[in-house]
Amino acid sequence: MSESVADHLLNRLAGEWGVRRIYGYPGDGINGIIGAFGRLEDRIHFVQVRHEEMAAFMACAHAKFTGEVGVCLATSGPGAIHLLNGLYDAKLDHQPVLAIVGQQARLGLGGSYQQEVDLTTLFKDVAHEYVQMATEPGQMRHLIDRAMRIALSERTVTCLIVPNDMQMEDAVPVPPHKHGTVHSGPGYSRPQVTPTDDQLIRAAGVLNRGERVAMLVGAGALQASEEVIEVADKLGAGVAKALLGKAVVPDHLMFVTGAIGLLGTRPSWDLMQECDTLLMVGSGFPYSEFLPEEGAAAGVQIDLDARMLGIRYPMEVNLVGDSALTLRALLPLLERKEDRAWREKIEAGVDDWWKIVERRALEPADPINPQLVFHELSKRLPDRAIITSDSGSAANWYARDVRLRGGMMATLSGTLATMGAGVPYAIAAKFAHPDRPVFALVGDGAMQMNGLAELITVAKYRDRWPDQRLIVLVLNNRDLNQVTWEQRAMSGDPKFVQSQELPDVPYARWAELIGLNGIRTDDPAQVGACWEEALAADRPTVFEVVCDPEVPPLPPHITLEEARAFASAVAHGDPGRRRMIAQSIRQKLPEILPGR
Ligand SMILES: Cc1ncc(C[n+]2csc(CCOP(=O)(O)OP(=O)(O)O)c2C)c(N)n1
Ligand SMILES: [Mg+2]
Repeated sequence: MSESVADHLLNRLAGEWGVRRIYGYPGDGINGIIGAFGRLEDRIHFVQVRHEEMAAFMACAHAKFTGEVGVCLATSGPGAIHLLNGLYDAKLDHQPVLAIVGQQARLGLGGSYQQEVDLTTLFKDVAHEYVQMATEPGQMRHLIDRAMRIALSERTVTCLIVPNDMQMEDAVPVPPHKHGTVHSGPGYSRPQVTPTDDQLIRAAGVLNRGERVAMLVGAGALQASEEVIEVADKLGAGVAKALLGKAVVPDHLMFVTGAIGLLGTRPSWDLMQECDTLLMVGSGFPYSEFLPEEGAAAGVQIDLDARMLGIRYPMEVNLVGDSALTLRALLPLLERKEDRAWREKIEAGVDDWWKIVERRALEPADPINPQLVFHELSKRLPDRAIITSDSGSAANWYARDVRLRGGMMATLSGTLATMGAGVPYAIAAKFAHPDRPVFALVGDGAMQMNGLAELITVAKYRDRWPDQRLIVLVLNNRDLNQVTWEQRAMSGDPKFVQSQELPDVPYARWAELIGLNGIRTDDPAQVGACWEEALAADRPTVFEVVCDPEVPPLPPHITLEEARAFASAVAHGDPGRRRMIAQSIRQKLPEILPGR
């Protein structure tokens, strides 16, 4: 049988571009491509998910955990539309993802045909760097090559639309050698991008003049751990981490102040308030109120993407470059700060902070303080663990209570901050690194939104993973808690029960029903033992913890407006007001009375 267009598509992705796995969901818009998987199964693996959005999340997570292009596949119309949120997640976090979608037959296009959606327009924003519909078999080769190369070089989402009738036609792997044809080849190698010498000298001048240097690192610094540590040592700097940069430097280093922002730490806040120089590396951290006030610090920023430079703080020097290479090039130009007083102050603050974090975690709650769950996990994290967090209160405790060590990986939906990424990210982590333990930290809202269904994918594929440790922590607080607290602390509104309260669902029992391990506890004394049990299980586990929704995810610094809003929520009869006040006091006390 001769090669079809669909065979050619998969063969080229597998052979020339090294794609091993495509996350997707079938439909008649892609029947030709699904048929080709049957013929090429040993070369490229189709992973069947529960919903196309999950396929896009998994493609995004594949990119995050491997650096390769993540590929997802959906049918025309509804399937293609379902991909969008996951694709935006990838686009906003700058991940290379290729979406392949079907389309109605070419002859019917423009005829208001069933499931006919203008896909080029639909994907024009999310895949604006490259979205193309194939209309001729001879186009396929260069469409694939360009979609893959552009995804990699621009670190973004690209999209190929393939009409279903064309998928089954004979491939034209080499277009005719005549006018009007395109002759492409595969391959991409990352360039070494470093700033010019004079820019490096200017940046070093700013950093050398500073007496109190703060560093802020993000996802762009994930490959620059050693360099970040060396530069911080030389400059006597503290290092704060944007959420996506949590794995850049380990948390046992006392000059690492941890997370920054609403979910951040007190020492990160102090670092930014008191510094006179700011070095930002590979981060688009958006909340400028957590950075120094304009003019209070001299800034240097490093980013591979010039579009991300100078948009959060007016910098003295903006360096376009790879983080590791640029820091490496800066190092010989930097003078070691001999006065270590600033560094010692930061370290003392960090030391105090970890004690506060622990005391907050150990405060009693009704029934379980969610921080305790993360605190107990943190102590037990196995080497090379991979951690994903969902959006919700889990992200606070992930940011503050989980202490990462070298060799671990951790991520979440950083910029889109979408709910529902935790479980699919963890599944993609398991496919990419089947020998590593993976943890997904997820709220009950996100489980109800999609996590419960996607556990079926875990049950379906778990036999392929030599290490069975995939543990999904579910914070069962019967509340869309993060937003409940935002309503209280930002809008001054009491909890609106109709929108916020969630039905109680038996998550652990659901896991058992579908053949996974389920553990549930409402006893704080059992949390540690439950983690041990989950880690020793012979299959993936859902660990359901009944948590107190009244434990406040306190920001590192409470503004007068926030205090007023909180008081207004109480005054307007918040249904949780009595316990919410008691818990807020409990959580604030370890900071005010450190010796307690
Ligand atoms: C798709 C999507 N819808 C809504 C939101 C707004 N949002 C952010 S966190 C959150 C609550 C999450 O609730 P849950 O998963 O139960 O976690 P909790 O905060 O209760 O721990 C909501 C509604 C969002 N980020 N993404
Ligand atoms: Mg919840």
